[in-house]
Amino acid sequence: MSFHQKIVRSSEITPKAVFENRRQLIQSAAAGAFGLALAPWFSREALANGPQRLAATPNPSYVVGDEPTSYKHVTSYNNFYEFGTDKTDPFVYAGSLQTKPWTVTIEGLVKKPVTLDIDALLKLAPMEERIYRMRCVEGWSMVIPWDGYSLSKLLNYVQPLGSAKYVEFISLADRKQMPGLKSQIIEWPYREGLRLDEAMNPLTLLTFGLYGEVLPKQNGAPVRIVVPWKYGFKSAKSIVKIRLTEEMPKTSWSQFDSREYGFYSNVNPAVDHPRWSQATERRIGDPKGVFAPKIRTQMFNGYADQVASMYAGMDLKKYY
Ligand SMILES: Nc1nc2c(c(=O)[nH]1)N[C@H]1C(S)=C(S)[C@@H](COP(=O)(O)O)O[C@H]1N2
Ligand SMILES: [Mo]
Repeated sequence: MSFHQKIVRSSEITPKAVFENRRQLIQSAAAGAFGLALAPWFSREALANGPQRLAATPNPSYVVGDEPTSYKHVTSYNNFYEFGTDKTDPFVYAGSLQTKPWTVTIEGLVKKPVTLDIDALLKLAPMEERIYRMRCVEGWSMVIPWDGYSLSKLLNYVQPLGSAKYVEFISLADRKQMPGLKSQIIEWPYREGLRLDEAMNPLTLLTFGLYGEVLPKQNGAPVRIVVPWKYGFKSAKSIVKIRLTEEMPKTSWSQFDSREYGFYSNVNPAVDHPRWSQATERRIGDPKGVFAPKIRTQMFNGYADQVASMYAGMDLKKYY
């Protein structure tokens, strides 16, 4: 059985009782409406370490018709191999991630290389909330309200040189905080990349939160990339370094298997993964579970109007 198939099968079960109605509880807590029904995990976890609100203005240009996936599913069904390969591992184990202090270094082919503290990075541009469709290469999808600002704001701040053609994203790799690093599934640190024009596209979001709260650790706190027209693995979590380069960067997944995980990895129902179809997807959180009707995957995950022109004339079967 393939690595990814194994992951998909072993993780169909999401923890149920764990965080039923978490969001409502948080909201009623905020409203001062505590009741006796408060779940034990809530007082232990949520009250001790957050979640913290993150003020973000909804951006009406980025909404989708689909119902957002519940907070519970968004934060308990995750891929974050630094904390294990089961879908519930990040929720269970990411507590050991130290998100403060945190700095991000932007280096390489830029006029003003800089290391920014997370608080400075948060203030670099106004925070927006955008509801994005997200599609994992494994065949499942979610709809997530993300909070952040266009990565272009940061890139313009450091001023890319004319020679810069690509942007590389590097996640934290610390064995003390990340138990998953013990297994050599992929080469650590987790590395991803985009072409400079893709990174500058307004859709590409430097992301600090979801559902109006600081990112939970399992979702890539304190800062990650979100690229909604590409398969989920392009959206690197918990990043510490952004490097502008002339050469196409080597990414962790294309080094794992370049035939299965290309550099572009645009969502494309017409280009199958070598071992499975990409024509349909399963929406996480559908009450019908595995019996829910399959959703047809859209070209560029439904973002063709905003991104297709960047690939005009390219053979997307070759540049997958
Ligand atoms: N550092 C890091 N980033 C990562 C991953 C990972 O394992 N490590 N998994 C990727 C994959 S395969 C997906 S589908 C998304 C999942 O993001 P989510 O858990 O917030 O939905 O994160 C991506 N970013
Ligand atoms: Mo993924």
